Amino acid sequence: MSLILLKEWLTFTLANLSQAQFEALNIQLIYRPYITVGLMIGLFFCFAQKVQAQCAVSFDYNINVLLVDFQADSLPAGTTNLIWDFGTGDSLVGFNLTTNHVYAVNGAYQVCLTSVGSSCGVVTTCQTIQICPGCVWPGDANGDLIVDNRDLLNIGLAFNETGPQRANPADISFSPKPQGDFPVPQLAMFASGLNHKHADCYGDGFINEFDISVLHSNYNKDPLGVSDCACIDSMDIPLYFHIFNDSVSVGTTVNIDVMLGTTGQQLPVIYGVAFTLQYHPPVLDPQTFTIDYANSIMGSPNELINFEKVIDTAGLVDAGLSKKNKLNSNPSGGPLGRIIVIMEEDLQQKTSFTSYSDTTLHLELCDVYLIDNEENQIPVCPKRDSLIVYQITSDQTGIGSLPSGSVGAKFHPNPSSDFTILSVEQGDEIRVEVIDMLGTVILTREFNNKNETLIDVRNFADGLYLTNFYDKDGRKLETLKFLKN
Ligand SMILES: [Ca+2]
Repeated sequence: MSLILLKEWLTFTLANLSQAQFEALNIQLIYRPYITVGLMIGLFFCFAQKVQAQCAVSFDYNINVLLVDFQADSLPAGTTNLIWDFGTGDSLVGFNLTTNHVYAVNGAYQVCLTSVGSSCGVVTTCQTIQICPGCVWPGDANGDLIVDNRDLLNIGLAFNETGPQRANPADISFSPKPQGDFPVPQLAMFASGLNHKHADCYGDGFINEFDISVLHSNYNKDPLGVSDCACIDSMDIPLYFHIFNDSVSVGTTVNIDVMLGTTGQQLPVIYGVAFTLQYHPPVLDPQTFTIDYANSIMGSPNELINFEKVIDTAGLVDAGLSKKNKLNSNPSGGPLGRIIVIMEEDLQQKTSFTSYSDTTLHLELCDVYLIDNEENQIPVCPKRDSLIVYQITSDQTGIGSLPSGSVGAKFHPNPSSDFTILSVEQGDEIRVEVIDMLGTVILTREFNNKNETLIDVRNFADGLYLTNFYDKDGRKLETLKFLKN
């Protein structure tokens, strides 16, 4: 509309210039039509450019790892709404001149900004942004953008392979880094299609033990993430604890085997396993936690790589164990590894228990991921367990049973220095174990229709003893304390 008015104004003005005026400008009348058209064309382009600039929409962006900050650069006057389309299916509608978006994975994304409501109508501009395509994130060997125990399995799958190193291998900061693909053939792809270069966490072109150190450096799994500790199918391979002593005192070493399959059970072929041990309350000394794989059914220690990360504030240990020779194991059921850990010295600082100084330490196996060398996942059925941790304190006055007795057992007298009678009010075929402070079973008894037994404690060292009662199936029924003085 404005252009038409301009044209009419120019035509009218030029047509009505007087001869004197043209002559004063030293312009011959004969050129007047040409001058008129030339002026009109020039003015038209100036005006069109101005209109185009006024209707342009543009934006800038700044990439910081996966977080991209966007800022609208220019907008048509009168814009009432802006639509940011981040190229992922996500969009933001409103009037946000700045915004940001976190991209889940590396890649190329077409980001568009649309202006609505101005006299220019709907105006859109798009840009393709590249978030380091094909880059590796040091420590994230499986490409899920989290560094955790599962990444050990990819290191195991690609172990001993070589390829191009990164530009600066010493830089293992957790940000995307360009690296050339490891060569094919030689199974240089994980099942996900990811190149094996991602297992070269250190970036030196070799996949070996050094890469495990990067898992420690860059460990970033959210310890509050959802854990899956459920057994889906009880027919799956059992994963469970073999606890050497059901009752231990503070400050002592505890040995617990993590068992896969029952003894003698033929298992499918396996290559690696990652799992999370959850413990509550946090009465383990995290500095002392180790898993010994010397007797693992997965293979001899020189065939294995392993990884443990203790996050005591969350009461968990993320563990990984893998072979490294690309050959599956074909074991029978038995121990994957042996947890060795020392109990904390002072329970009362670590638990809410104040009335007495024993606590039940609950153990669970969660987020279990058991694979063969083709990354097929093998289902397992994880099981819970517990043990009692006890502590003698100077103000301890009560000597009684815990947890609440189901067999009605008691010692009389208790404490004693020579003889005591242990009686059981109910239950047949009950087995009793008396355990000293070091966790050693020093005496066993069976109750068969007999409700009491005399125990000679003259040779017992002075101190506290725990007495565990089991039914004929080995289930623990009750724990009772006895003090020799
Ligand atoms: Ca990962």
